[in-house]
Amino acid sequence: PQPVYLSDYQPPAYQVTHTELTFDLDPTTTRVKARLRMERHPGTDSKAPLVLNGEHLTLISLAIDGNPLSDTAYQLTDEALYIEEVPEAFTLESEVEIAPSSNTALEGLYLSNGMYCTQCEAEGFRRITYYPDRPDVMATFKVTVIGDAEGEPVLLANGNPVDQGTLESGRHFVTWEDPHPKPCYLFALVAGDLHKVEDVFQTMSGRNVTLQLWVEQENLDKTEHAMASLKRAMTWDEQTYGREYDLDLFMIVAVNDFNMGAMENKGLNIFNSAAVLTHPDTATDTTFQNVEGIVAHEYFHNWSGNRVTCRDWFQLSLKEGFTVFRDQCFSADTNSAPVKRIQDVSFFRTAQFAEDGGPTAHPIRPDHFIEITNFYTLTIYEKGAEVVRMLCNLLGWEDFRRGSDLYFDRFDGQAVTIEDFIGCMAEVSGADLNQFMRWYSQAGTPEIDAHGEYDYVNAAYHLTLRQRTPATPGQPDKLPLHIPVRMGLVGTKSGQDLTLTLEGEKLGKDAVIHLTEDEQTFVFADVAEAPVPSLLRDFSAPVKLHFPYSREDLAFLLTHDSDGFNRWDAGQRLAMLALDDLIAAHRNGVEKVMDSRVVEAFRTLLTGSMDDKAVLAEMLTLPSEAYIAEQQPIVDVDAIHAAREFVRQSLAVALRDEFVGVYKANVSDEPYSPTPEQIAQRSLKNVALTYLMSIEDEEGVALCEAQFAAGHNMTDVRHALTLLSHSDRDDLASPALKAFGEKWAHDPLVMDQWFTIQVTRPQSDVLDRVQYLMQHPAFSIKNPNKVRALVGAFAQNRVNFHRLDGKGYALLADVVIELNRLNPEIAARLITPLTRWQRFDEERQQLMRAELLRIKQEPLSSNVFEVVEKALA
Ligand code: HT7
Ligand code: ZN
Repeated sequence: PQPVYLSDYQPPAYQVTHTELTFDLDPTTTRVKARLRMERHPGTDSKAPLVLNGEHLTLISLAIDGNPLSDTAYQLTDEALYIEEVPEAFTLESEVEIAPSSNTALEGLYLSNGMYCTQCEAEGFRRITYYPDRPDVMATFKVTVIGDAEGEPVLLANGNPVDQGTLESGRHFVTWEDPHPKPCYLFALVAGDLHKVEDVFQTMSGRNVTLQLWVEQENLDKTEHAMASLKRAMTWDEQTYGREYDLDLFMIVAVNDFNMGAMENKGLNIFNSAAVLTHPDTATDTTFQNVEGIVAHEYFHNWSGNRVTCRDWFQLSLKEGFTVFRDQCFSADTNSAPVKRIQDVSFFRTAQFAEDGGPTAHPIRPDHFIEITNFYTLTIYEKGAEVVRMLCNLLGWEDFRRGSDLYFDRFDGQAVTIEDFIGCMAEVSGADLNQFMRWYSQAGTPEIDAHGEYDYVNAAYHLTLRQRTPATPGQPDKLPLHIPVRMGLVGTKSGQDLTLTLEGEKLGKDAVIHLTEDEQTFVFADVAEAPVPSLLRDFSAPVKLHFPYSREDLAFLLTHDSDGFNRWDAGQRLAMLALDDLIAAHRNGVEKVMDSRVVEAFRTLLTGSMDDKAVLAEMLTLPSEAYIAEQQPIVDVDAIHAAREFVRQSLAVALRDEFVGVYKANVSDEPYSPTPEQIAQRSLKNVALTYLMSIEDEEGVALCEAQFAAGHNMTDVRHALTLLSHSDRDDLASPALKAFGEKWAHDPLVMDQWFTIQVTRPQSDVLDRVQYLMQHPAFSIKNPNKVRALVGAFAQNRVNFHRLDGKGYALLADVVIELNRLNPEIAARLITPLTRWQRFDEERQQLMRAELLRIKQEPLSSNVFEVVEKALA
C-alpha cells in the first residue's frame, strides 16, 4: 500500500451537483442504482478522465446521458472506475450489486442483527456505488429505499421523507430528500424492524423539529436519557454558538455492530447501541455521562463538520478537534466543570501522551497516511480539542465566538481547511497566529522545564521556563511552540494568590504568560512573601510540566491552590513521588515504607471541609497504573502494580475509620437519577469502598456484598461486583460473577461489562479466562463491542497482558490476525498495546516484537500493515 500526501492535494476534476440513489435491499444481492448529475470543475483540464472510487462492487450497467457505455469506454480496477472522455456536464447512471451480509468490515452497507445500516466515513461510500468518494465533492441527495414490508418495515435515509408506497411481492419503498449539499461520507441508510420514541424541539426561531430515536423493541425503555441529552445539546448550541438545527426531522438509530461510538450523518445519526442506550439498572453513571457527551458531539457536528466540512481527510481535526472542544464545554456546563476537566486531562495525559511518544505519533494535521481510518486518534480528536481550547483562551470567548460566527457564515456549504478556521480567528481578533499554527504540524508532547527563585532582597520572583519537543518519527527537529501558561503565585505565609506584576504591568492574581521561545525568564515584581508557583492551571496547554516541587510544596498547593484543577494535580504529583520511591524499593527488594505525608494529606481531605464531593472523589483516587507507567523511563509492570497496591492498602489501614465514615455518610436510597449531585455521592462512596476492599476489611466486605445484593442501580452493582471479583477470595468472586452473568444473559451491553470485569482481574488465571470467555455464547469476534470488552480490556490488564511467558501478547496477536481478515479497522486499533514495546524491559521487548513480526508474515490489510510497519520501524 502507498501513502497519500497532503502536498499532492488537487481539487476534484468533476463535481457531483445532485445524487439520486435507489437501493433494492437484499442480504446477498442488494442492487444500487445511482444517477449523478456531474460537471467539470472550472479551471481543471478538459481532457481529465473521470475517476470514480469503487470497491467490492459488481458493476451491472453504466450510461452517460442515457447512452450505455461499451466495455471499451471505461476501465475497471479493484479500486476505481475510469472513463476517459466525458462531456463538460452530464448525467452518469450506474447499477451495481453489493452483498451486505458478507460485509464484516462494517464499512459501507452492512447487516447488524438483521438490520441494514451504513457507515460511510471515512471512505465507506465507495463500497456502495461508484462515486468520487472525497469530502470536497458536495451534492444534494434523493434516495429511494426498497425493502421487505415485513422484514424491514422501517426504511430511513437522510433528510425528509417525500414519498412512500407499496410494491408487488410484499415490498415497499420510502423516498428521502436532503436539501443540504453534503459529501458522501455523511450519507446514511437504515432499514429494519425498528421502533421509535418521538419528541419535539422548538428552535430559537420558533420552528418545530421532530426528534426520533429508533431502537429494537426491547430497548425502548433505554432511550429517555439520550433524548433528554439531545434536547439539552440543541439548546446549548443555540445559546452558546447561536447555531440552530436546519431540517424538520432529526433521527438517531441504535445499532449493535459499529466500529466506533457514533456517526453524525446528516439528519440521521447512527449510534453504537453502547453509546446511546441507558437505563439505571443496566448502565453506570459513566455510561450516562458518555452518552450525553456523544449525543451532543454528533449533534454539534451538524455545524462543525456537516454544514462546514473538511476539504480532505488531512483536515480531519478541523471538524473533530473543534467538535470535541464543543462537547467538552457542553458537558462541563451541564455537569461538574472541574471534574469534567480533571477526567479529560487525566485520560489525555495517560493515553494521548503515550500515543504522542510512540511509533505512531503524528501531528494533529498529518502530512501523509496509508489508511485514513488509522487516524481517528487521540491526537486528532483530543489534542485537536486542546489546541482549540488554547485558541479560545488566547483570544477570549468573545473573539473566539466572533471567529466561529465568521467561519460558519463564510464557509457554509463548503469543504475547507484548518487555515480557513484559524484565519477567521486571526481576522476577528487581530492576533498573529503564525507560530500557533505549529501545533498542527509538529507531533510530540512538548516538555517544559521550569525553575523558580525568590529574591528576598528585591521581593521578586524569577521564573524560568525552557521548552523542548522530543523527536518523533519523521520529525527529528522541532521549533518552539506558543505555549500559554496560566499561573498564580501562592504566598506561603498568607496561603493566598499574590498579585502578579510583570514588566510593570499588574496582571491580577491569576494570569497567562506566553512561552514562545526556547527559554524565557519572567520576573515578577512586588512579591511580598516567598511563593509556591501554581503553573499550567486548568491544564492551559497540552504539555508535560516539570518543576522541582518538594513534597511540602505539593501538600501546600493541595490545600491552598485557588485553582481546583491544580489542587488535584498537586495531590497526584505528591502520590507520584511516593510511588516512585516504592517502585524503586520493590525493584531493589527493599522493604516498602509508606510516606506519612501522603497519609496526612489524605487524612486532611477526608476530614476537611471540602464540599465538592465529585472533586473529593477524584482527589482520593490514586494515579492509574497506566498513568504511573507513562511517567517511568522503562515500565516495570509488576513494580508499578505492587507499589500502587501498597499505597492503597497503607492508606486503607491508616484511614480505615474515615473511609467507613465517608461510605456511610453517602449511602442513599433516593431513586436513581444521573444528576451531578447523585453521581458525586456515588463516586465518593465507591472510592471509600475501594480502599476498604483492598484490605478485605470485614465491615467493608459486608458493605460491598450488601451493595451488590441490593441491586439499587448499575453504578453501585458494577462497582461492588468489580471489587468482589477482583479480591483474592474466590468465595466472594465466584458467586457474584455467576449471579450477575445469569441475571443479565439476555442483555448484550451488560454482558460486555461482565466480560470486562472478569478479564481485568489482577489474579493470574485471567489468560485462561479470556480464552474460555471467547467461546461463551455471548461473545462474537465479529462484534466490535465484544472484542473491545473482552480482548481490548484484557490488553489493559497490565500485569496479566505483560506476562513474562509472552502468552498475553500471543493471544492478542492471534485475535489481530483473525480480525485482519474480518474487520481491518478494529484489528489495527487492537494492536496498539503491542506497538508500545520500546517502553518495556528487554525481555518483553523481544516478545512483543516477535508477535508483531508474526503478524507481519500474514497477507495484511492496509490498516494493519501501516500500524505494524510503523511499530517495527
Ligand atoms: N465522525 C465519526 C467518525 C466515525 C468513523 C470513522 C471511521 C470508521 C468508522 C467511524 N464511525 C464513526 C464519529 C465522530 O467523531 O463523531
Ligand atoms: Zn466527531
